[in-house]
Amino acid sequence: MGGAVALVRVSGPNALEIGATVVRANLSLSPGQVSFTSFSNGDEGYVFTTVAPKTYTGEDTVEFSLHGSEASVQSMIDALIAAGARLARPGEFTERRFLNGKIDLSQAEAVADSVESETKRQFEVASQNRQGALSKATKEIENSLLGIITILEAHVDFSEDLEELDMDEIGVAISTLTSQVSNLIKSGTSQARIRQGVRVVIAGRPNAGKSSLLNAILEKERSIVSSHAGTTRDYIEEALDLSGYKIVLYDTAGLRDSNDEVESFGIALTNDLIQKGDLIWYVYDNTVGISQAEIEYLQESHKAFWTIANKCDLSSTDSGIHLSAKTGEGISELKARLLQWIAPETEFAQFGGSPYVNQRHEAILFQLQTALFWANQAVELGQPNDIVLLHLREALSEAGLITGETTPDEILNEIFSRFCLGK
Ligand SMILES: Nc1nc2c(ncn2[C@@H]2O[C@H](COP(=O)(O)OP(=O)(O)OP(=O)(O)O)[C@@H](O)[C@H]2O)c(=O)[nH]1
Ligand SMILES: [Mg+2]
Repeated sequence: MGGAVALVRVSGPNALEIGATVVRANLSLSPGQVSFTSFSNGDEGYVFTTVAPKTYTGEDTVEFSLHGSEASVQSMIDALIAAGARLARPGEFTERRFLNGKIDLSQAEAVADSVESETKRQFEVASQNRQGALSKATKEIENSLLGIITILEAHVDFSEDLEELDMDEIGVAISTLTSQVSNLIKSGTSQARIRQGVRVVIAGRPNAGKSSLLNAILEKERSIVSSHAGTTRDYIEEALDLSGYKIVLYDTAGLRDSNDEVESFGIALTNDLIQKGDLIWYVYDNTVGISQAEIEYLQESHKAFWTIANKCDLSSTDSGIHLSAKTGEGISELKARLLQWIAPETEFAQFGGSPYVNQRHEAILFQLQTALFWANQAVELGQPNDIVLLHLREALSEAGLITGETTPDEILNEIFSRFCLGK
């Protein structure tokens, strides 16, 4: 709603019948029809009909394109409800698509992610899973698991007739599978970082020029800059689109020992942000330098960090990352370096087809890895095949949570309820 054109969609076995009640009287709706028509609410536009199973939901569907005014859309919806339709729940069209077996759960989740994408890269990453990249990776894991399970089951059931099983080989197969899962977690979460946006936390001593750097990157006066040390007290969060990548920058309160209550609180927030960030830009005033204690503080955070020498217009240097937030010198190099960090050249090349792993998938994959660990442990301890099988079946059922095969209804409902209306 609110756009020039709105789309109203009816899906289900009675869709054509119901749709026929709101179009021109002498227009009979047949499968695959596109007609320009007047509507019973006084508007006019196109009507499209498609029939099961080759539709978005997998059911008969009628779509109306009409003027995007709230009044037209609402009266159309009222007329359809009067004819027997009901309002769709958020995500219900995609839910039906999933329930009708057109897509799996990871693809359905990616539909919501596609809709929510703000930048080009976010959309591309969402599209990978929508097109089935994670489904495919999960299927490969499931197939390998099934392969091992089948061999073991055969030996449990008819052990007398078969040659003795080489348990070393089973152990190797489980280990290979474990690294396959680790790789999926690693590459999938780095793709996810692109989806969620990369969080860059600008930290450093008071007066180092953190707020000036934020403004220089954003090319606007977003954060207050002053020669008074301790200017920024609360943190400032600002998102930007850097060559299609979503970046969230945080300007923080300068780090120092402070007796001021508000400032101390700001510093505690900075420490929290450092923990939540993907990358720390530690800015220091090049006329002052950086101390060993500051480096140690950064190392102890266990986060990726870059030290950035600022105010190089006052005292120049050629080593490390150096810039002047005031003159803008070195800013474009810093942006280029950030892009390189997010997506190294090689990753650009492999971009097509790599799945991303959201938090839900990641938690499942960790469980799957744990089950594989216990299966491997059972093999190594020479425990009965039944025990190995128990853990492998557990791993298989975990994999099914990604594709939705074994996902309980409450979780499905929760996932679809996060969708926007009409999708
Ligand atoms: N010459 C010069 N001055 C700079 C540069 N960057 C910042 N400044 C000055 O340094 C002072 C502090 O800058 P801010 O950006 O407010 O520093 P900050 O790190 O945000 O400081 P707090 O918010 O107090 O922690 C201001 O007077 C800026 O104009 C620079 O590259 N060159
Ligand atoms: Mg500041």
